[in-house]
Amino acid sequence: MRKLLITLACLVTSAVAVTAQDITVLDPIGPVATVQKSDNTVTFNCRDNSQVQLTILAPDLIRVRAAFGKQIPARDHSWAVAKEDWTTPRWTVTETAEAVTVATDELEVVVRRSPLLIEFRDAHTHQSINADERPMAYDAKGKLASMLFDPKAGNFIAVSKKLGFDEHFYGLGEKAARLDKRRGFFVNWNSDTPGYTEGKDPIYQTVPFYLGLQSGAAYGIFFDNSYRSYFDFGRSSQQRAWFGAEGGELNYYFFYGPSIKKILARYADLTGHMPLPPKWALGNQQSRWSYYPDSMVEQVAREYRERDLPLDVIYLDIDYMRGYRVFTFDQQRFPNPKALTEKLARQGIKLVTIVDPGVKHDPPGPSGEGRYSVFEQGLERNYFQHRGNGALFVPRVWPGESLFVDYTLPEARRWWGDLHRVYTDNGIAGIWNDMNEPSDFVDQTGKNQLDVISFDNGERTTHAKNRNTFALLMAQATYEGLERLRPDARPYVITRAGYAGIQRYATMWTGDTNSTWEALALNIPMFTTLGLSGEPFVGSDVGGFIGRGNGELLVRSYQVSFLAPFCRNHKVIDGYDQEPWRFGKYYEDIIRKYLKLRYELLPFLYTTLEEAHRTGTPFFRPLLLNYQDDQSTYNIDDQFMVGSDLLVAPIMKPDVTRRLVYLPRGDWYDYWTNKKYSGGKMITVEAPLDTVPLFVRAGAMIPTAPARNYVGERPDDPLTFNIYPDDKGLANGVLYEDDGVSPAYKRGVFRRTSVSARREGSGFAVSVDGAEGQYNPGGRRLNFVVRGLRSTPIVRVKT
Ligand code: MIG
Repeated sequence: MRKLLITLACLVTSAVAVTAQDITVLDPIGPVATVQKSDNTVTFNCRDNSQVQLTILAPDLIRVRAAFGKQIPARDHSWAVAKEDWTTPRWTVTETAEAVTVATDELEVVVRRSPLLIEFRDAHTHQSINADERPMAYDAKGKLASMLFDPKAGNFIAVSKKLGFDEHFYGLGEKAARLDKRRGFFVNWNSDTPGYTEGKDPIYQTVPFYLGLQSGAAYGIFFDNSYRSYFDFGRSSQQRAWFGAEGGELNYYFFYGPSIKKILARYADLTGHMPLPPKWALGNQQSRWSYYPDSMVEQVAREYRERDLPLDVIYLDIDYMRGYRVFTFDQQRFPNPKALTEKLARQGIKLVTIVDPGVKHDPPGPSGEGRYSVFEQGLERNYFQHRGNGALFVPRVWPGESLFVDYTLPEARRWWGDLHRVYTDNGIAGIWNDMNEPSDFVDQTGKNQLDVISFDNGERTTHAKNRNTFALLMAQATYEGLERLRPDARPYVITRAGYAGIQRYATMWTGDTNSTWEALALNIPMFTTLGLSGEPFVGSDVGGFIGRGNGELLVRSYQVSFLAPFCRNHKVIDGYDQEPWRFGKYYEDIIRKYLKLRYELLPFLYTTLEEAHRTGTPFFRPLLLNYQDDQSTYNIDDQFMVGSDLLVAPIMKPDVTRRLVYLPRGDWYDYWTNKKYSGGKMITVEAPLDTVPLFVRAGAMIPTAPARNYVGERPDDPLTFNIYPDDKGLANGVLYEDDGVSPAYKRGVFRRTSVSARREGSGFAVSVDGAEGQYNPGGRRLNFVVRGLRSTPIVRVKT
């Protein structure tokens, strides 16, 4: 009976997931027969003709490839990887009868010959970091075929790792889940999931990269496989964490820390650093589905200015188009988009338009009227996707019957990018890519697309491989198009779906959330998780997208998002209006206070964003990233940090006006009162609706500037360095500046200024240390203010 129940349970769940038990039926890779060594690679030839390759890319980065029952193919291509040329570090290989050990200065990889098991150890302590629980395996006989989403995709492959007794897991991109993924099970298959709630999986994006953390030491694994993939962090077995995919190559990168920041830096090197967006992307943004006609857009701008609310960007959602035809403007609603963007520009407001992947299937009428050149060109040049039988693939999206571009074709990407001229010519500042999972109203699961073929470098692969990378390539086409069209401006692209590497081309937001407290509570774990997955520029519709919000929820939502990289209020078409003033003056006044504070903090926020660009350390951080040795931080996902210095503990429940806040070691200043607390403990703080608990790390120096209506309205003058001395009377800060709009920063046209302060007698001496870079910020006054100590003079400023 029990067995029957289990079988039944399996039958019920089998269609959705392969479990830990299932992977034990897979065929293990054979034992090692011979070993070959080349310049940076060790190849293991197995007795079953399988092959395994370890490639040494850096002392802390090893690539593992395996082919089952065959040689590793010569073809080696990834849409995610940005850096292929690595300078091989020094390494050695040692063979014994039992094992082959590959060692770098930081890692030891021990490959046991029979059975073939891989273990990663710390080169100094020889302690195990991560080890195979069973040999890598594949589904030679199709045993799992009935459980797969697309049995035709190929062979199921899986890697099984020993689950640490106290191992924590982070990352995996966009998941509607808590910060620590231990005991979780996740599927990657980009999906349009409006109104998702915690536990909904998969949602829009796929980033098959995770971090394991145990005893304070972290490693990372990037399973670069775009097929539908599975990650089990001990959900269905106490023994193992495993990952696998429904096809494709067994191909993963192993990163060793032990610091998470170091892993994220390597991951950014491998998959690409986020370029700096224009500085105005850090400004406040306003959207709804949909503002039209043009006069309503002007009214929104006017309201913002009249109400003294800062604003940088307004979005045009799908109704700006002529019948949802991308690359067109509706002539009634937006007769003169150029005049509109010019009018807005005079108020410092930029316009961003949505561009969906669906191109309306729109043959001209009998007398050739209403021609839609995007459709005609795409068809003529054969850029649209086809099914295996040669028929055009015709999904249904907003325009009705539509076509999708095969973005794996380089010439199609170029064409798509160039089409954006209609936007840049009209002064549109950035592009918003939606529906790019790709969403299809005919069938949201993707089943209806399984036989769709993509060119894929001549390999002609199916949807199983190309779904998860569709948005990445569309974003690439968009980004590169904007670069060509406006070489002097940094592209601004925001996307809903993506794959690892998406940070090279687009910022992101977390899609169609609900206007609920539960959805608000997901903001912090989702933003921090995305940051730990190589995507630093993240945010969520402020106030929530679907459903009716209220003033309290909107205020609390701003108290999270005013310090997120992306701060945009957005609302569904039939939702109650949600601009900051919609619930009355009381709430509007509080929202104004937070928006102004965001603009005051912009010098600090921009400095933090540049750090994310350069180092891969995210802007919006979980506490554990800054305090990796403090286990009390490992599960905190109702607080966050901005950079190293600001700690925020928002209220994410209704009718609540006080909460517990964990302060890590060191001293902390309450931002509002300058009251000093010592950390390493939990404190209780009051948080009436107009107050978000906000703390500054003692030892920090936070650069601020006067609030503005929009970024760049006036120069940052004066620039104030707010000094928060630590218990030794010291503080340090950095200020990053550049022109905010052009790509010149990539050529060294920036200025990084380091500032330090130390107590001297009854006052403080400040020194502005030699600035780095060639950018000239012009003359401006520098102010230094010591916080938390009444009437403390600055005795000396050395520049
Ligand atoms: O099927 O363009 O996530 O932000 O307002 C809905 C209309 C399509 C989903 C996006 C949302 C946007 C909406 N879009």
